[in-house]
Amino acid sequence: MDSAAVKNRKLGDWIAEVAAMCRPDSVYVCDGSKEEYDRMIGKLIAGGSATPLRKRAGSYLFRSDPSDVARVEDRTFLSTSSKDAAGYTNNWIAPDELKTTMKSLYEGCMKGRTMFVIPFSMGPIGSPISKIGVEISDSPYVVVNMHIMTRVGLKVMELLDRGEDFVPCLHSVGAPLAQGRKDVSWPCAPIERRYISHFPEENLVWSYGSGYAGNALLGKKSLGLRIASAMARREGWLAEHMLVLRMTSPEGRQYHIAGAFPSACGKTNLAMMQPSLDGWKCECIGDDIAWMKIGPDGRLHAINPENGFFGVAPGTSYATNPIAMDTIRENAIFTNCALTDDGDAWWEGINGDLPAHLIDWKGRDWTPDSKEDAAHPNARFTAAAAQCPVICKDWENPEGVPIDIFIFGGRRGSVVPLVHEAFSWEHGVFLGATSASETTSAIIGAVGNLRRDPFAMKPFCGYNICDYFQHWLTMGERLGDKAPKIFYVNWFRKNEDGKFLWPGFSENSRVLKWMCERVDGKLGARKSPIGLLPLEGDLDLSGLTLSPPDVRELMSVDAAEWKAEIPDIEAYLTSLGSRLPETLKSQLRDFIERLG
Ligand code: GTP
Ligand code: SPV
Ligand code: MN
Repeated sequence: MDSAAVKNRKLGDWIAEVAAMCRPDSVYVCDGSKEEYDRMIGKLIAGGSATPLRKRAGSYLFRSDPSDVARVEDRTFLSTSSKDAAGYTNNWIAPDELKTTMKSLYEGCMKGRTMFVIPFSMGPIGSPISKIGVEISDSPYVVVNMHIMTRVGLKVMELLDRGEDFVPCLHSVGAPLAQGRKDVSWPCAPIERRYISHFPEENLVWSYGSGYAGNALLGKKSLGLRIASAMARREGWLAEHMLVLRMTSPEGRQYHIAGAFPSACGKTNLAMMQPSLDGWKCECIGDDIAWMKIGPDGRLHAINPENGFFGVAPGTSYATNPIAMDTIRENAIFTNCALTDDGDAWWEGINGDLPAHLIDWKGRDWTPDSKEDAAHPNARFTAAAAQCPVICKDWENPEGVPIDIFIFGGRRGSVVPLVHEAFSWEHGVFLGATSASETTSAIIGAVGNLRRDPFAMKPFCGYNICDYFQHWLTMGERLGDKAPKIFYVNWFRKNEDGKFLWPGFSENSRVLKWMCERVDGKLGARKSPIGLLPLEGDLDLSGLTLSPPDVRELMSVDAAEWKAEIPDIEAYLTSLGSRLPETLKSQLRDFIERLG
């Protein structure tokens, strides 16, 4: 589509302004059609960026630049007029300064390239809970991924034509092409020139220099969480880094569960989990983001604003996540996976025989003797949610689904037991606020470092985290006795030999079942300093071959270990500044008292 046909004034002006600044060779407005997707893929193949996978219909492999493999949190900015509004968990630069810096980078940055205008909807098109975004990008890889991850197309353009507002999301890979020069297969800028910037006061996103993941697919973390969380606070709802699933008991009672775990800590896996327990059923609603509003019934209703999954490939197999494996059988995009000799994607943990030869994610020959992994640990698949065999029939219901249970959690090799329940909403907010997890390869930087990641939102909260905690407390007051129950899980506790104590994956259904039965008031619980624990025998472990000492270790709460965490929790909460809600300070005092 020609940009001259755009009727929305704000959009037309913005396209002209960006084109004048970035100076692309041409401007193209996307219509979201299959033809457009195929045409774009065709060009990506011709240019050497995409490899068609002979073994997987309609599927393609991309290899990124080795420097551009994950979100760059150090280069992600939240730009508000006062530093205090961004708080201490965000990198802050004043809007004027940041815009000046970025404008000089954007100047002429699309030379030699096409500027794509991608109109997209987060949430079902036209639903009152949905938001429209328009991403301008010079990356055709971004276009094809946005086609899958969001709802792109003419229907969105019709809404815009009728004057609907949108969130402008500007993206450039930051690699202008000199005339006549051949392009590289993954253009991007050096890390120190990358900026993933958010201006929540004016609902604006500016991203420069990276072509990968949340840095570049701006509907996801940028609009879907950072901008949306700031809107949600202003408007009285929640935008969270959460999976959403429906669990149905053998008696047919439905429970809706929303879970916040940090990046690469198990959301996609839990979202698609199929219970190992007879008679229980799980369906997927979303795997990464939940937008939740209080409905006319006074309950919190969640929608998944995304249209697809951008999932971690390594570790995904028919043993761990068969539903994901079926979801990506065709029409999928793979990034930074390895390539098999017969033309399929491969990654560590996919199971089956180890191939004798592969092309690794850097395009080099790989054999089992190779020292490095064949796939990057943050290799990803992109696939439409509609392809998921257990997608819930209500996943696009504009009313959302009523949430019964919130789960927080993280990756902790020690200290934190398999499951505990918050004493109250306030205590649940304390658990969310103080949750900690070992870092993963979803972020550029060191892996395995323990860090506080409140509500799994540290990298995604679009305002001061103290105000975010207060917002959760306020939402709890509004919800009253209709508030979901809050639990905390850790699938990742290890024994002395470094092996996971808990089998995880489909066996996590046992923990969810306990939660459901707690919600129904069918089971009691045991008080501990950190929260309520399952009574002996209440957690259904039937058919599992766990040794009694392992079960004890898995469920154990060692007061000395928790006491040792207190200085860090105290220092962390103090580091968040003076706006920390009193309720959390008193929760900390109560916790210290309970530890004795
Ligand atoms: P993002 O997409 O980065 O937000 O990650 P995510 O939270 O969706 O994590 P995902 O489900 O993709 O899991 C990340 C890694 O953890 C994968 O390698 C999984 O195989 C592994 N994993 C997920 N669930 C479990 C579990 O229950 N037990 C164990 N041991 N590993 C798990
Ligand atoms: C995450 O890092 O939490 C992801 C992947 O879900 S990204 O698209 O990079 O945000
Ligand atoms: Mn995520």
